[in-house]
This record gives sequence, structure tokens and C-alpha cells, in this order.
Amino acid sequence: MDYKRITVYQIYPQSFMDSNGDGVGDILGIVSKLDYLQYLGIDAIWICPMYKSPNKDNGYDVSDYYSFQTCYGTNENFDLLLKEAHKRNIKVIMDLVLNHTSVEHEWFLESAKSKDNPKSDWYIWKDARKDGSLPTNWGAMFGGPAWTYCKERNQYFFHTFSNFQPDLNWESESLKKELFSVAKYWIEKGVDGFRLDAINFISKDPTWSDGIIYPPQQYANIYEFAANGPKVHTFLQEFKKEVLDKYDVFTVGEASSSTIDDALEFAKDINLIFEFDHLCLDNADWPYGQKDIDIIEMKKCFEKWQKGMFGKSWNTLLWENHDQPRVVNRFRINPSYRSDGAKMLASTLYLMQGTPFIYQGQELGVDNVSFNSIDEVRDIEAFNLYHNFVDSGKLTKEEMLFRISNKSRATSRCPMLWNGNQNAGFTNGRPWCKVNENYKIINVENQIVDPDSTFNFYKKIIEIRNKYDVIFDGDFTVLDRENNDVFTYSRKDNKSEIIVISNFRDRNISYDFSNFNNFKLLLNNKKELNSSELAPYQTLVYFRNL
Ligand code: TEU
Repeated sequence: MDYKRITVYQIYPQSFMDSNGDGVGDILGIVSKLDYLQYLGIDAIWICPMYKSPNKDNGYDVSDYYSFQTCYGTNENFDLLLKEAHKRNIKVIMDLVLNHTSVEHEWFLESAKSKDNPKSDWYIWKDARKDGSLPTNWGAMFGGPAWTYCKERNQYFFHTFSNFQPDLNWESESLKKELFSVAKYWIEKGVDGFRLDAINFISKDPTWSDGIIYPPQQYANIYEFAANGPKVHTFLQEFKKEVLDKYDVFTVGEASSSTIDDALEFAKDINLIFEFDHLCLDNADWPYGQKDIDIIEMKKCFEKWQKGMFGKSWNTLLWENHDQPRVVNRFRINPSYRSDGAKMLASTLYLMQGTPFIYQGQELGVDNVSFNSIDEVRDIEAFNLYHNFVDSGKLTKEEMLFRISNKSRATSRCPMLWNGNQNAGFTNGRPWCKVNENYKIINVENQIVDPDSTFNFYKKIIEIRNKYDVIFDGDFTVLDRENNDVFTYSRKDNKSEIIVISNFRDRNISYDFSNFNNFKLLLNNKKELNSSELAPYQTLVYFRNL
């Protein structure tokens, strides 16, 4: 599949569209919105996990890889989705969680029974140390230690994420075989590819040694020991040989904290990776602290990835996903200019080299949801951190809720805003998660008919990407490295050049346009065009043939 030429739209199924009034999005809901997605111009949808799951981590804790949670529908509904999507030339990418399962998965229940059952080594088990302490001092991603005790085996099982998500042991041959069968099953059913969840965590540090603990953390950072471990590429090569090479499928692996060198290695195994360098630029104190993004730093970050991958591999272009807050909040876009800011961010990123990923609602410029009580927060990570910090008196309830609303992943997982009716048209029932209070202003129905909407700007960006080859193959040069307000870059191949100019500020900024006299203006997010300054959040795209 020509994964370099597609635009992918990410669907968070719980929150996309509810067809049966139970308050949770479902497969038939997705089917009912395929025309909308086709109109936007995307080529593929990636759907977050819908497999059977106790939902401790909203579906990323799978208890059966071969069927769906009842709330999403049946395997027949999914067949219909495949058929209807393919009819519209939309590919379907499934989320595949191969690093861990749920504790309720039958494999785990078996493995936990005894040390000599056939699945005993399908998970990672270790004894306590001689002094009775945990096997290592590593912390789990969602709080607490990375080890949980199991009475039946009198041993600890290892988990990178929560204690509901035991890690699978890729060292086990029989386990690997089973995982490969899962992938084959879905490919043969007709899916076009996979987003491989947390795939850089499948090989752990074989020394199982302790790490340094940096207060206020209580445990050592798990990334050091579980991310990009020594056998990750060996395992993925096997996956490629046994499964991926046999079919025409597309794979994008989630590989947080990867370097360029890591990315180039992953490129030998799978098509693309997600890395999150540019989405860490506003990180401040833990948990969920936020600082202003330094635009010069941001340019350096993009330059590193654009140049580092050029001619060797291929980038993913993303501002948002279900683990990230909304991008308009990340950049602290002034709400009076929300739509201008959202458009400016779109052209800044999506005219770079790579495969674009758009997260549901991003095409409308949707902003974060504000939570007033922890009962409204539907995420294990935010929930655990809230209790850790509030119960111990380290942060007030208000401060913690502000942080969660501002920077946690819970804030972007709320229902899609379809119209100005009750629950934003997402459900006739009681929505599983709070609906964004802005839904009467920001919604699909309003934006689709407004030629100046964020939606229609995204549509244009996709059209431009498909039309101008230089966006596909041109090199990347930052033209104003020292400017902390405006980001100007060029994309150039031997036939043409595109210039993207973006003002990141909510005020006019003087700008010298003299170099662009013989260019044609392709895109402007404002009605005005001043010859010596950029309007607040103005973005301009110029083109010329060489
Ligand atoms: O996320 C794994 C993961 O590493 C992210 O939390 C990552 O650290 C973050 O996005 C970087 O900013 C995946 C899923 O996307 C997430 O929703 C799951 O909770 C997690 O795996 C466990 O399956």
C-alpha cells in the first residue's frame, strides 16, 4: 500500500458516533459517518481498540482479540464497516495491542495458574528478591510499581502500564505464534493494516536491574528498561517475515521516546512510527504541568525529524491523538481567534513531509473539555494521578482538575461534536463521557456549510497535499530559525517550491514578503493580506514553479 500518499483519520470509537442510544459510540455509528469522512478527503481510518475488554484502560486492555465489546457491535457489523469503507476507497486500520493484554484474558488466567501450565511463560513472571522486595524498582506508566503479586504462583507479574495490563512475553515462541495468528485473522477478514500499540515496549532490559529514582517519583523510570529494548527489532523482523510480508498491509507503530536512529531501525521492520518529540515541548512539572512552547525549539525539533528522515524513511505528521490534549490548547491559542489558530497549526504541520494523521474533532478545531469533578474523568492514568496527588495533599482538587483538563489524555476523549442539538448529536442516550461545552458553536453541521470554517480549511489542505508533488518529495528548509513568533519553511524539489508562513502569535507581526514576489498564493486563513505584516495567527502558503 502506498502509505506515503494517504491521509489517516483517527477514530476514538467510544466517542465518535452512537447508533443505538446506549451513550457509547459504536461500529454502526462509524458506518453512518463514512460519507462525512469521505467528504473531508481522508484515505484511511485508524480505529482505537474495540476488542472485548473490561475497559480499565478504555479498550487497551484486551480480553479477547477475536471479538468486539458488546457496546460496539458484532463481527457482522464490522464486516459491514469494511465493505462500506472500501466502497468509498477508505482503508481500515485496526489498533493492535500486542505488548500486553487484560488480566481477564484467558491466556493470563491460564498463565497465572501455575508455573508448569502450557502458557506459564506467556507473561513475564519473577520471584521476589531474597529480602522480599519487588524484582526491580521500576515504576508502571500509570502509577505504582511495575510488578504485581500473584498468589497462585507466589510470583510477581510485570506490567509496563497498569496492574490490569500484564505484559506479554515475546521471548515465548508459542505466544509469538499466537499473536501472529491474531494479526493474520484480521488481515484475512479484510483490514488494511495496523496501528501497533506501544510496540517499542515488547523487549525488556534482560538484566532486570534497578534504576535511579528521581523524587517526587517513587520508582525508577520504566522507559529506560522497557522501551526500545535489545530484541525489539528481532521480534518485529519475525512478525514481518511471518505475517506482514505475506500481505499488502500498512503498519504504523507507536514508539514513544524514539530517536532518529531508532526510527531508521524501525523502518526496516514496519512502515511508520509515531514519535512524540514535538508533543513534549510544552511539558513542565509532573503531573500534567504545562509551559509555553518555544517556537525556536519547535522549529529545531521539526527540522531534526524532517531532515533526519529525508530520503531514508518517512515521518508521521500528528498534532493530536487519544493520548494528547487538543492542539489549540497546547499552543494556548487565544480563544477569540480559535479557528484562525487551528488553521494555522494545520498548514504548519501538514505541509511537511510525512503521512498526516488527524484525530477526530481536530478538523473542527475542537478544544479541551474542562472537568469539574474527578467523577467526570474517564481515564485510568488521570484517575490514579489525581488520587496520588490529592489524597496525599500534594495538590488541591482544583489544581489537579485544572491540570487534567489542560494536559491529560482524558480531555480529548470526549464525544465528537456533530451538531448543536442535545449531546452534540453524538447520542440520544446519556453520553459515557462529558460533552464539550462549546458544541453549539463548534460542530460539524455549522462548519461543513461555512466556506471559511476550520473543517473546510482541513479539506483544502488535504486537496493541496494530493495535488502538489513537492509536498510529497520536496526537501525541507527552515527560513527563519531565529524568529520566535513566525515559522517559515520551504519545501523544494527540482520542479517547484512551496513556502509556508505561520504567525504563532495573537497579534500582528511585521514580516518581509519581498522574497515571495514571484510566488502564487495558494492558501490564506484570513481575508486580508497585508504587504508588511502578518495578522494574528495568519498562515500563508505560496507556490512557484522552478
Ligand atoms: O500508549 C502508550 C504510550 O507509551 C503513551 O502513553 C505514550 O507514553 C504517550 O502517548 C506519549 O506522549 C498506548 C495507547 O496509546 C494508550 O492509550 C494506552 O493506554 C497504552 O498504550 C497502553 O495500552
